[in-house]
Amino acid sequence: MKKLFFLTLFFVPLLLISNIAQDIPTSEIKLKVFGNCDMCKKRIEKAIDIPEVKYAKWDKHTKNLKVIFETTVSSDSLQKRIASFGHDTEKFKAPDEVYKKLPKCCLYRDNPKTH
Ligand SMILES: [Cu+2]
Repeated sequence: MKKLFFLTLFFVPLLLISNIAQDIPTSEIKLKVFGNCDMCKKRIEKAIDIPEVKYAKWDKHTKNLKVIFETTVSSDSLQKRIASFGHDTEKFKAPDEVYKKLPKCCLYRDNPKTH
């Protein structure tokens, strides 16, 4: 009986915490992110691989990025992250020095190819 009591003591707060986590409202957006290839796709999706982002898929043909994220972060802050990894978004331009360091096939400004 004592064991059960301690188990409850341990698991109830855990359940409460996970419930709170699920209550954060999410937002779904689609935005343009510039890039060329599958390497770009990995880089873009990795740039916003943070706990607040629940879903991220970029399409190299349409350049559309679909994101589902908790509203504790904003679309702007996500776009800034992506830009800081070298990819221009609708609203933010990647710094030139980061862009220049991308692999050749990823240089979407000079050589927009999808392969
Ligand atoms: Cu690429």
